[in-house]
Amino acid sequence: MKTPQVLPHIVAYPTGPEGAPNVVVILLDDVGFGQLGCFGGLIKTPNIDRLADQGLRYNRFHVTSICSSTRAALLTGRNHHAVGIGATQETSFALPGYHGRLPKSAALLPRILRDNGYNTMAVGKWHLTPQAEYSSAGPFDRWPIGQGFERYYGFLGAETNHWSPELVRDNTPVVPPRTVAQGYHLTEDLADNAIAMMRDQQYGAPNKPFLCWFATGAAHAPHHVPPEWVTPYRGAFDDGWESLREQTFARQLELGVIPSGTVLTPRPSWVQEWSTLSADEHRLFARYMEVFAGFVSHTDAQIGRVLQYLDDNNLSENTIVLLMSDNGTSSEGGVHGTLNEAASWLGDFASVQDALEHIDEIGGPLHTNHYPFGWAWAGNSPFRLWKRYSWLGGVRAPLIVRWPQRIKDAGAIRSQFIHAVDIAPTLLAAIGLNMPDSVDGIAQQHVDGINAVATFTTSKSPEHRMLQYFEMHGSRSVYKDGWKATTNFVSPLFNERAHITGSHSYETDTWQLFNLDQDFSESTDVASDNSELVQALEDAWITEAERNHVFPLFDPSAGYPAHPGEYPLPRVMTYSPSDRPIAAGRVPSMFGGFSLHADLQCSTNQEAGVIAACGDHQGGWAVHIVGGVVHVDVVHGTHQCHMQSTDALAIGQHDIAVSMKSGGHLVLTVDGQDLSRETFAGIFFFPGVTTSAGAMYIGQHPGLGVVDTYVAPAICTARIRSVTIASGSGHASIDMATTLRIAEGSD
Ligand SMILES: [Ca+2]
Repeated sequence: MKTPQVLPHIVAYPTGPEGAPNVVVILLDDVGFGQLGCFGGLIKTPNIDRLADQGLRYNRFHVTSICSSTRAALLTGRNHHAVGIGATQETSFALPGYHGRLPKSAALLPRILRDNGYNTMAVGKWHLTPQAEYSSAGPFDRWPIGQGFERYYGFLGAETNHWSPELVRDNTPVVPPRTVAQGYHLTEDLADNAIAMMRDQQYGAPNKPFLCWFATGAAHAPHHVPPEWVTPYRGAFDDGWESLREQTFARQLELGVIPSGTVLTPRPSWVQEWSTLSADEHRLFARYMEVFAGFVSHTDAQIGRVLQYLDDNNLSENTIVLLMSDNGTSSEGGVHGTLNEAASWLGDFASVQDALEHIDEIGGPLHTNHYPFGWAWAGNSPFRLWKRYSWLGGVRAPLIVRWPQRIKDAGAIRSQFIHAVDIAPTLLAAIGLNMPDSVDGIAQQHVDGINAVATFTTSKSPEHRMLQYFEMHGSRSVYKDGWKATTNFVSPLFNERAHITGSHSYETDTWQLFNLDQDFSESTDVASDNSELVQALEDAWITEAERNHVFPLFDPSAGYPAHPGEYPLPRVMTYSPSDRPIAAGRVPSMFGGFSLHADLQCSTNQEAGVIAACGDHQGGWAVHIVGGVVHVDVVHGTHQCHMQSTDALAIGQHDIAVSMKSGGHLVLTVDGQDLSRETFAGIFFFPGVTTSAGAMYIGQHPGLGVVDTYVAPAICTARIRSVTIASGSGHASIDMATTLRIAEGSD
């Protein structure tokens, strides 16, 4: 037989420009403009300072003032409302600017780089997957792997417990490799994984460029850090927050990160004067800040390890390293700070006296602590306000860029007005690529970011961005031609209206005007002398807001419909024991009542272990057995509830039932007999609409545990045939205002 001639056939690989640099993005969480050492802060950050010495510091870099939204802007190069991430993932409304689903018309930076011959890896916080999509049913196209990253290790939500996090590797939930007793800390684990991913990639193809997205959970609450990192800060903040802010301001001037003539904005009425506080308050509040400082220094050390890997492997010269924070400091600890931030979302603040009893435990695994208002204010020196506001304290953040091969004036300051949306186009331009017009045949939407790569090589490059709107939770601002107009609107979140002066209504709020070219810190309102300019800026804001889908404005009482998930929650589910976490967000709703039935086979009268449990000792529930006796524990902040059976379960089969009716009335039933009744005074919000509550487990409970009457993993010795959970009658759900308050709290 005569066979046809076959010519060689080579399938092409995507390639990028010759000599393309690697890109490492280090994204810190809730770190303010004035907290890192190289930005004037008193917290020791030697590794980040070295990065700044070897690169550039930008002192007019802007973000959206909240986690999900800044991440969306950074990764898509589009304004956050324009890609549906007008607020956090936890509050997705069926509205164009707030649906929480990144559109395929805005391909992410990793996808673009992957298509151009890069390896792409992400480690750490994600916060761009709708919460209804966290389970192992996906859909997965909005998980990191679905958005262009080839490898991922981290947590999907807004925050997680740094001692015992909820983790995902690629598309699979996993448990941490060590327990807190074995010395585990999330940031260390994330650095280990970032280094391992880069090393593995280099072993595979040392000439292939890579993107490594390294987003720490730090320094978002809970502020968790090994105690040896806190000890060096003993007494460092005893002079109070005014002193910290003034010292920071002086260092900022000395370092040149703010221009001479900058005004330090004064202490607002809602930050208490340190000298008026009691000795107990001084002791407690200073301790919260010592822990935070240790947390940031510990984070810096882990970043140092990632940077050391680049140095040790001769990768630093042609790697662009960006380090930034996603928004200003967080005020979410309230006036007095909190030991349990999830409880404080519901208005459940422990008193100073109660917190003092636990002062030596702050930072450790027993609490999910957050510092008070005053330290947030000090950390944003010289600006006003903080995260979630469009004032500079919310939207101006530190940015460092290092690229030895291209950036030659190491240690210099850049002052061009840059926004998070500019980062992706700037990186692509630095590499020699453009934002694509089409991805997978889908036309790409308008790119809001503007390439600022010229600023890498000269401090004199002209301003590339003359207009930028800001909006978060109703706080509005616009920058145009050197001016910034900002409203005095205060949202109802976190009960801040009780403290912060300003308008509570879009009808009555007013715009203040600042000449940022002369007034670096947005300190001096010149609106009354420039009413026409104020009107022009408000008009410019409205035009931008309409174009980007900002309307309707945030209003928790408006009844905007929540965006549905792919499937509604099941009303009844039956589970069997497993070491696998079950996504708490897909368990039948327990708001407003539920029933839990466990079918057990006991082979002794001394069985032990967890039948079912969710969350941890800061907020969670567990049905478990101790010496044959059934225990039910529900914990939420200061609210606790305990029930137990009278006798040990005998050998044989048993039906264990726990039910809750509205009003928090809990009943424990064993083999049809009511054995215990209690009322839980808190809101039974598990499984949560928050992202800090842990997963549910059946037959064991790895992690921190709900109570200390069992020790993780507490594998149940009895044979569990099944556990069935059913939502209460009428499919009751928590009211929308409370849902929102909890959800917005978890940002
Ligand atoms: Ca943040």
